[in-house]
Amino acid sequence: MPTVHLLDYVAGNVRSLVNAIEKLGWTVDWIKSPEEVSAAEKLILPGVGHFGYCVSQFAKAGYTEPIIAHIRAGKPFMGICVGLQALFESSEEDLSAAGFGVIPGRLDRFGDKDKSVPHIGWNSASTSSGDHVAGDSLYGLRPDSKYYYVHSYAMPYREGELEKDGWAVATAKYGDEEFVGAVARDNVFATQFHPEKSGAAGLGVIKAFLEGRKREALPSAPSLASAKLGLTRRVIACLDVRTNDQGDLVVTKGDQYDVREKGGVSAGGAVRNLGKPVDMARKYYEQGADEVTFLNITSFRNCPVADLPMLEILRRTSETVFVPLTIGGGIRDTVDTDGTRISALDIATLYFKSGADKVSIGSDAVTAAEEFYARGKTLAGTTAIETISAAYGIQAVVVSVDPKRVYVSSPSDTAHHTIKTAFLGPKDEEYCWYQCTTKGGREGRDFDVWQLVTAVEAMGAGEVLLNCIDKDGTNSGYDLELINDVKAAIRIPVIASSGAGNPAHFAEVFEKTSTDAALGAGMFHRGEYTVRQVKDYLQEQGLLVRQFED
Ligand code: 1PR
Repeated sequence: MPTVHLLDYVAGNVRSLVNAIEKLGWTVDWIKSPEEVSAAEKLILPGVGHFGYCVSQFAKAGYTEPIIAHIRAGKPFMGICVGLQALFESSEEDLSAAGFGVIPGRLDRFGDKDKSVPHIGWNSASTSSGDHVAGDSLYGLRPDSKYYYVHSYAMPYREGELEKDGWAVATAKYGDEEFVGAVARDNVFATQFHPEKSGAAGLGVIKAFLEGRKREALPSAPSLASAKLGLTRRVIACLDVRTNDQGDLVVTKGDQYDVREKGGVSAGGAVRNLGKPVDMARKYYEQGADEVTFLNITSFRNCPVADLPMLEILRRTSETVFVPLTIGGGIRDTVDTDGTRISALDIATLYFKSGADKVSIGSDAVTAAEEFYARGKTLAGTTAIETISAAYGIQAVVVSVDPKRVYVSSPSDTAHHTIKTAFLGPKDEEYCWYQCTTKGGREGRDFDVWQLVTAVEAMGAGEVLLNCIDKDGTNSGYDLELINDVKAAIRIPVIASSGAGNPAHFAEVFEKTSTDAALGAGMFHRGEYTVRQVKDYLQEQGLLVRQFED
């Protein structure tokens, strides 16, 4: 089998890239020291996280010069994400760190006045401009395909600037900012997006690089309409996983977090079994899910950390599912069954190495946020959110919120942040606040969602997964009031969750709130609708979605 070399320096999920390369029939050889770089024919530089951290790691380990020498020797080179950023001179993310300077220019942070940052989701990498739709492709990129991006800094695109030095550029647009999505010249090719997480379209790009196909005619001509630039509406399938009473690992689904058949555990109700996690994740990928989230809802109590069943689920899923995978449940400092202390960062590392792109933190985030307030809104530096985002980047840390409504007659009845609601309480109360809960909704805290989300944003969370216990499993649509309230509080992306019962609920949440993504569970698991039906419906409503590609 032909071989491609990968640099073994990276924190984060490289398993998916290896899986993608192997699926394409190639073998990965790891470069473990600077001396080995010269032996590489084709070199891929993956990268996640912080620009300054990555380039200083290269420099410290002695990789910078050998990588530049590889490029100068005219050997094929591909950079991914921070691997693209490193080719430029510098980045606003850390102005004290020098990039390789192979391409002139400085990366800037996206403006967050009118949009969420980081930029997370599926966007273009298009060589078309204006009314001209490119009929040929750069390394398999199609103007009508979408690719998965996750980053806060980007190289702004200024027409002609890179082209005058011979670079070919594919661009994407986020809000009104156009930036470099991919860039190529001679033997160098780099993508800001993650091709290994971009489904069939992304695998096609990796394949074109491996086979050295720089420019070729597109097999079918894209239309201008389908080549529309911009971030698509992100649709996520969520799988709540736990062991059932027979000890099997199953996908389950609760009604307002009760996952047992009618009557609950006291009435002898069994845990609902809706299928096998790996098979269902694959099914949703094939239906066009933009992401798959696993929530380990019982954290597999009393199980040695190294044997966490979720690790095996991730390993197997990442072999066939090439979209981002999030894993939640049990991400906290813990003591293993043999008495060893294990940090939340160690647990997250195990998950990333097994194929996760993001970890989702629930109960521990509430505790950490309460302590943040108790300290007078100062950072501890030691929480799970802070340590994981410092090591893997903020885009790798999701906070999962499990709020429920508490009704009050007037805002003065509580110290918490209230909203006026159109859905009155049991005693016709016109106001409510959203109470944070922990332990899967079992414990209510004297702490509101507004406090939580602003605290976790300050601590370094990159995204909020916003559930709602009142809505979970009801099929009655999302809690739009909650979502609008949280969106007004923070700049990081929000995933709307709980209550989706049909495709129109997805359209409604995208039209009536500025949510960045929408998640569904029960309606998919019960087979009432497929992800593809949701996306087709969104498209019919004029909302931009990623088309499924085989
Ligand atoms: O506290 O860090 O160990 O994380 C535990 C994680 O498990 C949290 O993310 C928490 O939300 C989740 N969880 C715990 N118990 C339950 C339960 O259902 N008993 N599930 C649970 C949460 C809610 C959603 C669901 C949406 C959409 N599941 O993720 O998928 O509400 O459902 P729908 O579309 O069917 O309405 P930690």
